[in-house]
Amino acid sequence: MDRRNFFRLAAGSAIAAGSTGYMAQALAAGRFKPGPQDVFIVVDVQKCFIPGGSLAVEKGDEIVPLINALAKKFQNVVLTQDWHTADHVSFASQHDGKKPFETTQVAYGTQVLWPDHCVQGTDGAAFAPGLDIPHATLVIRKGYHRDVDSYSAFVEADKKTPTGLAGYLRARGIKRCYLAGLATDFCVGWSAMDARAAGFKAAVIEDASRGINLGGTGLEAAWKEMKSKGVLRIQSTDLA
Ligand code: VGL
Ligand code: ZN
Repeated sequence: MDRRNFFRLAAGSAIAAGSTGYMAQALAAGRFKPGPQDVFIVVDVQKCFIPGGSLAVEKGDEIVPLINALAKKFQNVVLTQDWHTADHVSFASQHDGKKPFETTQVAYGTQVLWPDHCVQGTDGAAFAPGLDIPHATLVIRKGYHRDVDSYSAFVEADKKTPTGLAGYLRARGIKRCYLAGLATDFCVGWSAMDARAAGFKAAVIEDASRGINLGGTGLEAAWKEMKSKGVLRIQSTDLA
């Protein structure tokens, strides 16, 4: 499915991906024990996305202690930062007559327009207070091309420009990506689906993430599409 359909109900896809294996797996606590071939990708835990920030995700600050604790289980941790130019195409402020959360057409398709957020080098783009993962080995920044957004940590919204993350992970022998952070239905979800497209296994840790839930239905639609792409929906207690 085209990623522009991300917010539509992925009719039928849940059935395709749903199997007894998936459900049975979902019942076994502590079933994932991270090792050398696993990476924890902590997505966009930045000041802009927590309460008080310019694009605050509800309860986004709550996940910080859990993410710190989960990171201790992984020898491989990558952090991402949304990292926009001040005049970024995804900002409603750059489009006459447009307001945040409306959409517009850009070169690569439909773009949701946001309040100005995560401008390179500003305080809002910094990591959220309390995020404490000193053993993270890579910080990958994305969304730094003025005319192209990048929810995904792997591929920009033009669907062709790579960030380099897949190459880094492959070079380091990583096979499985565990993702958490902000926001479940945007940068976490798109990154997880692109991890699958790049040939990795992918799981999103639901309770260590928070969603924007655009239009009141965006979050469930995102989970459906993730499932259709083979992304596992897990909880922090699933990790040993
Ligand atoms: C994000 C909207 C705009 C995210 C980033 O991190 O999920 N959402 N830019
Ligand atoms: Zn952004």
